[in-house]
Amino acid sequence: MKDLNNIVEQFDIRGTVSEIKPLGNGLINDTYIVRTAGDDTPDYVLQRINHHIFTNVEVLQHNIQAVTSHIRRKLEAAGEDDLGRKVLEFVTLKDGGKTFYFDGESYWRVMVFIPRAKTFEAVNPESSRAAGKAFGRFQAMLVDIDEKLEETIPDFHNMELRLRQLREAVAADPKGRVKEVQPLLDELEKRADEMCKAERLYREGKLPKRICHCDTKVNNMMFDEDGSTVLCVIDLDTVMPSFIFSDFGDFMRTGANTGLEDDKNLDNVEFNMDIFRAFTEGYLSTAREFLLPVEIENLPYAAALFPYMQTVRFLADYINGDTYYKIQYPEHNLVRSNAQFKLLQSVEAHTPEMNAFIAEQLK
Ligand code: GN1
Ligand code: MG
Repeated sequence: MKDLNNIVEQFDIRGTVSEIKPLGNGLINDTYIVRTAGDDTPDYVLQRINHHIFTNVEVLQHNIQAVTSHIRRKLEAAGEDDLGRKVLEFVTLKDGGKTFYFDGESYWRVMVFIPRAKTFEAVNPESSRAAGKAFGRFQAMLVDIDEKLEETIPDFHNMELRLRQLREAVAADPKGRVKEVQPLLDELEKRADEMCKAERLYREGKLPKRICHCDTKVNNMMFDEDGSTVLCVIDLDTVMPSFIFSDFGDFMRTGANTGLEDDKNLDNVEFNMDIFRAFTEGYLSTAREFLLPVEIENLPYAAALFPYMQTVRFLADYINGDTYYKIQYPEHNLVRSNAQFKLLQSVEAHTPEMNAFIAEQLK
């Protein structure tokens, strides 16, 4: 803890630190809550940035700064109050204007903790509708951002690249794990062409990239205490140009899964159509004005693409010997892969129903 105190001290925070302890369960960065003594100073969130994954921290923080200031201006222009709970605020160093600190080994950043708000690991239709609205609005606010946002992880949601990485892992097979997962690999290969549809539409000039959040897991948004409204979208590391499918699809993958992302009991894992309908309605209410028909028509494809992509990513990491995602036990990435694949199968079973629902929305 002493080290963390030292790190926090580099930042221009208010008040005296009383406690620092781990927060949340992200798979990439390490996150801590920093409590300050007394009620008149804010609490903070300290994060160690995983710079093996986000290799250019300068660009990363620049993007986040551009996004949060743009959103802040939009909210101000709309006459909204309580901005401290509606957009993230990063703290600069005491020594200079940077929003990150390098201690010789790791990169750190500090943001103001959002008070009287909470995150959920699971959602109901009401909170999904609120989440849909929030992500639609998030994309809508960023439609006219002037600053060019670089891809913090190039080709992050490019399905063709993710399949190439899986195939490279299979060819190298460093841990001898391929044999055991061959049936799953076969299932993934069967769907490979179909799942790369977005990249083809993009090359044909039919599908645009827009600024998206690209990590719309349900636990990446802060809800008001009663869970009925979303105050703020968090975890902005991957905000970058992408297909809107990224944000729609990753919410579906996490929010509409009746089980856990890493459920060992595959019977728990099903795609919940009530969540799909509620989120879609919320999302279209705020995003419809800028979406093209090809984007709306392909929302059911997005619902399949993300469990598929996540199966590919978890499985590649398993084959590679677990070098990317934090794991809690040796088979964790395999368990995750199987759970995501089961979710994909359930999505596939619901596709006609989803298509019918979307056709209704387009009328
Ligand atoms: C990672 O860090 P976290 O848990 O918010 C990952 C996402 C995956 C997700 C799977 C930069 O997000 O892309 O969908 O795990 N983020 C990165 O749970 O790879
Ligand atoms: Mg997160």
